[in-house]
Amino acid sequence: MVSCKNTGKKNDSVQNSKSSLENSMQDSFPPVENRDPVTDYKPAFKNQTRAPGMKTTTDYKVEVLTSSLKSPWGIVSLDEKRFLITENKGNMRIVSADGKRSKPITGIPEVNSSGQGGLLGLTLDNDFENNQKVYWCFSEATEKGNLTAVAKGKLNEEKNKIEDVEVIFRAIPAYDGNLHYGGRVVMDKKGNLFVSTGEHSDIETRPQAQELNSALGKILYLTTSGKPVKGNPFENQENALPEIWSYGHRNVQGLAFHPETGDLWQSEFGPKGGDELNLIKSGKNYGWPVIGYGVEYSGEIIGEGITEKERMEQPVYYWDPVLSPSGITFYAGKNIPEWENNIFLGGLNGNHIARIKLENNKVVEEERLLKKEKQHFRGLMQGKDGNLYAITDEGKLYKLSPKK
Ligand SMILES: [Ca+2]
Repeated sequence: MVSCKNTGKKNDSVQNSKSSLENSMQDSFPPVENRDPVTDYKPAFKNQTRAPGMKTTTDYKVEVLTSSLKSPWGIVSLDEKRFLITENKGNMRIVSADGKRSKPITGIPEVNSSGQGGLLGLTLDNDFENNQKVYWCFSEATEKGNLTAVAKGKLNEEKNKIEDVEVIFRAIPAYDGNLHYGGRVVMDKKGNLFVSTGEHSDIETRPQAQELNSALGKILYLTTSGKPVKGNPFENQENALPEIWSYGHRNVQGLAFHPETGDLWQSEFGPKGGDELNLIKSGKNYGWPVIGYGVEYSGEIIGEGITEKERMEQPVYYWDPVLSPSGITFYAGKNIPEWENNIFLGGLNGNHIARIKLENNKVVEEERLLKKEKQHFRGLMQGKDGNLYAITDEGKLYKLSPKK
């Protein structure tokens, strides 16, 4: 089938002169990135960056359901008609499919929304229909400084209050800074939680991404009580936090499970020229700040200026220049079949949604969506109705669905 995409606008980032017919024959386009890279680093393998471009051929529409959200950060589907959304300053709200916003849901503990902090990611319990449990991340101000915390509570029947709230985990040490909190939480099929943190950005705290006695710069694997899951990789190691699942991370704002393999994937803010997509495995070291593809924003090299090292994982993909990847989601819906098992990343400074096609855990093609909207895409989710939804720092909720 030959058709043109979305709102009739052409994708400005894909420079091509191919006809729709050729497009439908699934030729690849040139890489979507055509600016000069900011570093001289070379990828470790083919298509680790600047993979061939692609273009969605399904005729889909882009709707803005509301523009009135206040710096939304996380979004989940309550059902086919309603979403639960976190707003950075500390509110949760219900937004209906017709764009109506509820009043703020009460009962949420105070957040410290200075800098990059605030009310962050959220997820529903697998058994939400029966237990109404919600889990969320937020930045908390303590006497010793700020930290990423995880809380749980029960959404009441009227859906206007979170009850029985309990902070189940605090990522120590607290630090007097307000950057790089991480802040996503997802629940796996076993009913446990993966939580991402950041290393608080400063030169002083950055090395803690490599230190196993610190929860900074980590992905943690927790029970719903905030305890380490039995079998965690460092549970028997002296001077290591038993909650740690993986380490060597800078600032992780995207977590999602592959719909078929169940693998955990992650997006990570790198330094200048070094944003990453990673496949997360138990006990592995993802390298920060020892290896990476970026440089300091001043242009200075980081550490020894190396991109590879033994016992440190390579990113599956990296972006240079960066897109600033926040929320991610896999598409497992049936509405747009060519998107099946693709990963979508919300780009903040990139002002687009990156669509990535994977084969055998490697990137084969990349597309940029909604570039002309000029938004900072913060959160992404496939709704229970099989459509793709995105929230932006500017306060918009987008819906992408097939025209037919
Ligand atoms: Ca890395």
